[in-house]
Amino acid sequence: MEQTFLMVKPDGVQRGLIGEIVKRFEQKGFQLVGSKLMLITREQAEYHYAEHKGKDFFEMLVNFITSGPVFAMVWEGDQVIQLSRTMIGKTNALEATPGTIRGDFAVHTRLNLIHGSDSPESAEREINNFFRPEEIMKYEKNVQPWI
Ligand code: 3AN
Repeated sequence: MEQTFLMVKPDGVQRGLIGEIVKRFEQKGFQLVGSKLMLITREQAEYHYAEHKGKDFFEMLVNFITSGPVFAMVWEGDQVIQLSRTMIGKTNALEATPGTIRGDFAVHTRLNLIHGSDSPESAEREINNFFRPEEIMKYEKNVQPWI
């Protein structure tokens, strides 16, 4: 079963949107298999955003993501990587459509509430960056055949 790494960023935590965001993924039919409120280190942040190293907003990005607690999560489900990206919405605030998390709650491209892995490779890398194997739960949920 596919897994992805999702993270409510400091702006989402401060705005009290953890519950709203978790609710959406639960209602979609995905399974939460790991979660924690945490302060991330500069090293973790730089590794997480390595693809943006050298860009003019890199420093700002690292400062922001380490500025307060984030809510880190691992979610499991069929096609969860791509489907959660669709539920999150576009990076650019002007393109994030209503109905998506960013489209409904975010105004800024930088303060865009949530991160979601964009491929199986980044999902694996990001899960390992933030979670130890024993923090990921294996449990039976009341799995309905129609989900
Ligand atoms: P996404 O989070 O939608 O996968 P990425 O990975 O391209 O987007 O960018 C990571 C983060 O970098 C974004 N969530 C956003 O906070 C920030 N970011 C991306 N592009 C810009 C930009 N042009 N200006 C400022 N911040 C940006």
